[in-house]
Amino acid sequence: MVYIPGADDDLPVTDLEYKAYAVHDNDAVYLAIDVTDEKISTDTAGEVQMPGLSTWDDDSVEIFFDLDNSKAFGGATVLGNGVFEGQYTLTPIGTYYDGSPSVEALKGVHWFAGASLTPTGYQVEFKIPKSTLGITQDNTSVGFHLAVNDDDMVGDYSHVGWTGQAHHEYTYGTLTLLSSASGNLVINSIKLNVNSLELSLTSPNPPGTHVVQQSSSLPTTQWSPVANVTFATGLGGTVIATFPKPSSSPAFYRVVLP
Ligand SMILES: [Ca+2]
Ligand SMILES: [Ca+2]
Ligand SMILES: [Ca+2]
Ligand SMILES: [Ca+2]
Repeated sequence: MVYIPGADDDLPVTDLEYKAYAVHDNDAVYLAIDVTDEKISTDTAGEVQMPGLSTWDDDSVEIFFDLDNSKAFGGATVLGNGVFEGQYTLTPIGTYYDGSPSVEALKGVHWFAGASLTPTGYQVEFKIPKSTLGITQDNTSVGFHLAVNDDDMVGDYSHVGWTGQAHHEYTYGTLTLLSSASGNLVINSIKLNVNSLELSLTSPNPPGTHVVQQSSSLPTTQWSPVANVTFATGLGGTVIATFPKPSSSPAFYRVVLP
């Protein structure tokens, strides 16, 4: 989404482009945004952190959480108990707007962020503790949005969003924090389909290269690869491995993800 009060209605990639990365651990959600921007501008908010900096008038990264999944039309809700949904900001020089998500959400206490310039633009990283997000368990999904402001000259301003519209929760995408338990490779079921066996797998890396191996006895020290295995995507992101049924029995199978 691009707002064009000034110019830049046909952004070349050297003007504004970004990639965003998200991971989480037991303590926090981490977001990294690598921005390509040919001109870094701090002309409106300046270079000194102060209350009420209008960082949106300069180059800056904004991330948004709808933590209660209320998908509200009017933006963030005050959630209390040190939980702050709404917008977090950072500029290429590390300044931010302290009015969001709340003046009570203190950088260095409730959230952390850093920025650095790169040859092609800048990079921003956020660390938002899960206590600030009110997230207490894995496999939680929250509304999420991300946008980058590009200010290259006076009167020129673009706001390029990932999905939907800033402050409009009902337009946000979804951020799901998977558990590490889902990192286990599990065979959920095995099915005989005419002359084929089908294994349904939950995989920590569904696009990865899975290998089906077999043995004629257990316990074994000798697993050999199964030939002619095809892989497909099943319901719920499962991986379906299909291969010819064994010509002799017993046959034992395992799946590895090298
Ligand atoms: Ca630009
Ligand atoms: Ca500006
Ligand atoms: Ca909300
Ligand atoms: Ca810029």
